[in-house]
Amino acid sequence: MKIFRNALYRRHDARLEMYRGRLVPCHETPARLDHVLAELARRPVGALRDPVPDDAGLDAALAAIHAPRYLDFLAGAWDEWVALDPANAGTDILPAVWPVRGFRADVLPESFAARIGLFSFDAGSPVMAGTWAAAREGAACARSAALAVSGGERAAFALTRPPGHHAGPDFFGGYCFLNNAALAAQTLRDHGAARVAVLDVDYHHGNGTQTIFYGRDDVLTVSLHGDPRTEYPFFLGHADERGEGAGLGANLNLPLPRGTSATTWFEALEAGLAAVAAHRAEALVVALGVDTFEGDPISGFHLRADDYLRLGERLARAGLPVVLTMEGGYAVAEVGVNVVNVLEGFRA
Ligand code: SP5
Ligand code: ZN
Repeated sequence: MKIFRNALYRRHDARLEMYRGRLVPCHETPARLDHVLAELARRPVGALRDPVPDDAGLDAALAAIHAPRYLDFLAGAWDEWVALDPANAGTDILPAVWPVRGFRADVLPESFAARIGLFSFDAGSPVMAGTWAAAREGAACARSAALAVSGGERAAFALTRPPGHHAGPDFFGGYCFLNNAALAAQTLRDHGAARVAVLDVDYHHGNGTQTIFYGRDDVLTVSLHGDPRTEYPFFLGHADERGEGAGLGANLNLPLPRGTSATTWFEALEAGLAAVAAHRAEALVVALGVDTFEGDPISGFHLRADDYLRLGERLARAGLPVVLTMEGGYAVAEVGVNVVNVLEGFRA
């Protein structure tokens, strides 16, 4: 297993997210990856490597899944924020106003407050000085992992944060800014795979990835997640979302109630993998969140550490070349064991 790690992961280290009317400490912290790296030092399932430096290639790949005006905004957001008022440098950026139904998104507002709202969907995903650098390097890891697999590697892992699967064509949210799983899928398509599948096993629906590929039949998107009737991101992830136009039938949502056991979860995984096989996917991207863990502070499934070994074994049995991207998981001290269990199970 080739592991491409984001050496800039500490640069995104935001302070507070909005939750129930209060600003609370961010759940998505650098310590999450510290624990994965520490566990990898104990159980070296693959050597750590840096992504291939290729700015032009990365920019082209990002432009294939994200809107130019979104990428431009995000790349310059921090500098713009500080230019508004030097005192802003001491505070992270959070949106507070959004264009809902009936508002216009075609006119790009001049106001920074309006643009940060236009390009986001929650107030839980602060942008700070290092957000762009960390997210971009993570995208480079996802692309390098996909290039390695396109070149014949059986599997590669993009070990990165911030995560990506909630980020859509032109919006951030859910702690995600650039969609690493979508970037990996697009890269696999661009380098020879006729059909690709993304299997999202994070606790939360992969709304960004679904939206990016919703009208396409070359990339199947499958997500197993907490039912959006009660679980974040609430406004997408229902079972009747099947894709549209050419993409009709190329999206599968498997929502499960809060409290779902490992037994039921693994049954849903079988349904997801059956869809991947029926799509005749030539390569698989796994959006790997471990917030399905029983001890996760913001989630509600009941997987245990051993279940992640089983997950890795089952993914390997699918028999496809695989790119894994690191998504959620907030039981910080257990994130390392759970993630490395998936990698070890895959290898076994
Ligand atoms: C990648 C990913 O897993 N994103 C998840 C984003 C969830 N954001 C909303 C979190 C709500 C926080 N709840 C705090 C509960 C404190 N006990
Ligand atoms: Zn999640």
